[in-house]
Amino acid sequence: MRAPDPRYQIGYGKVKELAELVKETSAQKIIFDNPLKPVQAYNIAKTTGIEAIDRFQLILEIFARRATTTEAKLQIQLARLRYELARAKEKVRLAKIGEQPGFMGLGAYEVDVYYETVKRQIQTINEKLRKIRRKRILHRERRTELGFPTISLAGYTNAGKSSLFNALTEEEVPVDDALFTTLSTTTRLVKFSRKKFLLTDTVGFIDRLPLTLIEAFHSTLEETIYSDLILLVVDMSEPITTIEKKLSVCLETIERIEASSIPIITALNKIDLMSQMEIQQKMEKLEGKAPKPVPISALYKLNIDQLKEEIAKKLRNYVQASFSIPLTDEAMPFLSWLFNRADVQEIKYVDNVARVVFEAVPWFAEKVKSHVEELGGKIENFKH
Ligand SMILES: Nc1nc2c(ncn2[C@@H]2O[C@H](COP(=O)(O)OP(=O)(O)OP(=O)(O)O)[C@@H](O)[C@H]2O)c(=O)[nH]1
Ligand SMILES: [Mg+2]
Repeated sequence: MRAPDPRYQIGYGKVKELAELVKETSAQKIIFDNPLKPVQAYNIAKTTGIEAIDRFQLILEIFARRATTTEAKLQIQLARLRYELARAKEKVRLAKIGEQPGFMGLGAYEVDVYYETVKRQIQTINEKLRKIRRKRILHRERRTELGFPTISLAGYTNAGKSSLFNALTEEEVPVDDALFTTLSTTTRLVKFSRKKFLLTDTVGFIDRLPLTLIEAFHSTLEETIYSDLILLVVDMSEPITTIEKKLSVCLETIERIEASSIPIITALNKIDLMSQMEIQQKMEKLEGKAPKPVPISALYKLNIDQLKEEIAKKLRNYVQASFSIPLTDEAMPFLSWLFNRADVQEIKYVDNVARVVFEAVPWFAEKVKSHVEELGGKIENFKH
């Protein structure tokens, strides 16, 4: 075998082969697993006639297509510009030699002008992001005003998170406008096992996510960091070695975003594609590796009830309390506040006194307790 050629990253013979392959398959793009230098991308494009990109650029393209929030879009733009900046000088110089796919339009630029343009764009985006972040902190404070436990779906891309989200939100509870505006677009209030939960869908984890892109996903990962339970979805229909590899990527990511103290339930998904024997064998192999495993099919809704039970069991950390409160002018707004933010199970009005039974996470219940006392009410029952 000949040594790799620094002009192409791979050997020149291989580039020739690649060019043939491009012709045969009418491929539109070549993707390299290793980072490509601009000069390498340029030379490969020149020989093969199509654009060559590396793994980082591919991930950027995928993320760009999937970004839904303004913040995520800006962060991806920022990551792309930073990537460009590091390569700006070389790219413009190469583009002047001759137009190539991926270098289009750059030829007209002077190196310094292009460099400064990219730098200015980066500054503008950073400024916009700072403003959004300030808003998000306010948003989060409002979000944590809620007494419902939150569950976030996590898992490798394509594992079936959104399908499970749909299966679990069949019993969606309508929320009023005030609450609705505090929830992110991928969060729903759901009810099962006689309890209400906030459920959030998230983007998929992938292996070797470039560090600069971790930042790009900060706003999404944040939902995971602040949840009371992580529902980790795994595609069980894949070969066991793939399952194990992806599972460890997921657990590592959870650790990296400092969410490892949050309890995890693993939903072993897509069992409809497997025999009973295969399910059993794979489950044995995953023993001790997948926290609290429950085999399910999100698509065909198999074993979803058992999964719900496990979730409710894990989220035991729930307070049921009752109180009575005199119906003063201040009591009414307090009661409607509570109604929107916790699971109010009963309200009875007797002789100008309201008697309320509700459930909430412990810190929220404590907060309610002190409000009740301030308003001249009395806590009657408070049990974990
Ligand atoms: N056979 C089978 N297919 C499933 C099941 N759950 C999900 N799928 C399929 O798997 C694919 C991915 O499902 P999604 O729910 O979009 O996966 P995801 O984890 O949300 O993917 P990303 O959002 O891209 O990370 C889709 O084609 C689903 O129809 C299942 O239980 N059985
Ligand atoms: Mg999804």
